[in-house]
Amino acid sequence: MTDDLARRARRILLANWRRGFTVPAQGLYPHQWSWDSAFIALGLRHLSPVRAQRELESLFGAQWADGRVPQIVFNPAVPADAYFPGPDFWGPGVRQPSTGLVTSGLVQPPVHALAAWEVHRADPVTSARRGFLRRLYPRLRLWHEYLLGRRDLGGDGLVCVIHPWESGLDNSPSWDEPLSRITPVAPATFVRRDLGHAGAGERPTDLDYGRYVRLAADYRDAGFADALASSAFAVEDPLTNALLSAGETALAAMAEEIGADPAPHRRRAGALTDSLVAELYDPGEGLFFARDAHTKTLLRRRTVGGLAPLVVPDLPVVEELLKTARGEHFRLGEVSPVPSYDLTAADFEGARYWRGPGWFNTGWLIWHGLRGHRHEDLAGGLRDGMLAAIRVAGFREYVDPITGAGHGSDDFSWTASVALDLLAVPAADGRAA
Ligand code: 9WN
Repeated sequence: MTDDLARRARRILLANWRRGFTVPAQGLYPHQWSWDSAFIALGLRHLSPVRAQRELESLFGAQWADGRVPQIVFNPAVPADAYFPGPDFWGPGVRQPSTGLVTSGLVQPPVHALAAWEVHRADPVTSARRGFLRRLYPRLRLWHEYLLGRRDLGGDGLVCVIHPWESGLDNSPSWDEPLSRITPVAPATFVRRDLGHAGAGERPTDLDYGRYVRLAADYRDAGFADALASSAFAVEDPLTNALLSAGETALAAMAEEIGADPAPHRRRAGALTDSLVAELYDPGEGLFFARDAHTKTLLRRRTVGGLAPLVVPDLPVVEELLKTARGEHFRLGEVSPVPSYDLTAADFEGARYWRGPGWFNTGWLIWHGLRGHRHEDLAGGLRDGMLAAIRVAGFREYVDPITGAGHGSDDFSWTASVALDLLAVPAADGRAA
C-alpha cells in the first residue's frame, strides 16, 4: 500500500516536471507558482535532492531586483492565454532583464527558507558540492528584506498582503470584508480560464474575480509601488507573518552552516513572533486573525491561517491554539487535512476552494508545527488522516473535510509532494502506512 501510494506520487511529480521546475497541475496551472515550488521541493527531496534544489533555484532565478519572488513565473512554452491572468496581462514591464522571463508582480507566502533548509538537510553533501545554500541564502535574505522593508504598510512590524492571491488562501472568508470595498471590473473585460478545468462551485465566484482583476490591474498600473495609500486591499495575515518568522529561524540555521552571522535572523524571528502575538492573537478565541491595515480591525473569521502560527518554533501560545484546533471549529484529530474554514460557520462550503475544504499544504504546515512542538501523537494522527484522505480521494487539489470527496485539479503536485514527505516518517502507531 505504502509503495503504491509513493509510486503514484512520484509518477505525478515526474509528469508535472518541466525542465527545471514543476507545474502545480497540468491544465489548470501550467506555469511555476511560488509557494507551490517550495512545497514541491519538500517532496522532491525524497525523489532527487538535486531536483529539489533546482526547483527552488529556478524560482529564485526569476526574483526581481527589489527582492520580491513572483507569485507566478510564466512558462514561455505555453500559449499566453492558457491561464488568466497570463503574461499579456502583466505586460512587458515585468520581463526580468536577467532572464527574459515574464512574471506576475504579486508575491505568495514566504515558505521558501523553511523548504530550502529541509532540502539542504536531506542531502548536505550534494548541497555543499553544488553550493546550494551559498547561492540561495543571499537571495532568500533579499526576499525577506523586501517583505520586511517594503510591505510593513501598517507600520506594526508585520507584513501586509495587498491581494487575496498573495495570501495563497485566495477566496478565504477572511478577505470578504476588505474585498467588499473593491469595485469589480466588468465581467466582459476578461475571460476566466480556470472554469475550463474545474467546476464553478469549486472555484471563486465571478464577483471575486472582478475584484481580483481590479486589484491586480491597479497594482500593475501604479508600477508595483508598495504604499498603504495606493493599496485598497492591505491585510496583515497571520500565515504570511508566521512563515516569515519561521523562515528567519531557518535563515539563522543556514547562516551558521555557511559561516554568516545568524544573529540578525534570530532577532527578526523574535520580533516578528512578538508582533504576531501582540497584534493578531485573540486570547479569548485562542486563535490568530488577519487584520485590515486600513481600519486596524481584526477580520474575525476562523480560518486555517489562524492556526498557521503553529509553524513558529518559539510560539508562546501553542497549547491555546491546539485547544482551538481540537475543538468544534476544526476538529483536529478527527478531520484531515485541517479544514480551511470554520466547520460550524453558516457559510462553510465543503467543496469551494478556501471556504471549507482541507488542503494538503496547510495540513503539512500544521503537521510540521506539531512535530516541532513535540506533539507527536497529534502529528501522527494528522499524518495518517491526510494519507487516508489521499487514498480515498486521490491526489486532488483539496477535499471536502466532511465527506472526503476530492475537488479541484487531479494529480496535484503539492498533494503528491506532501504524501511523499509524510510517507518518509513512520505511522503514528509504528506500522508502515
Ligand atoms: C492564483 C497554484 C495556486 C496556489 C494557490 C491557490 C491557486 C491561483 C488560482 O492555485 O491560486 O494564484 O488561479 O486560483 O489558491 O494557493 O498557489 O496551485
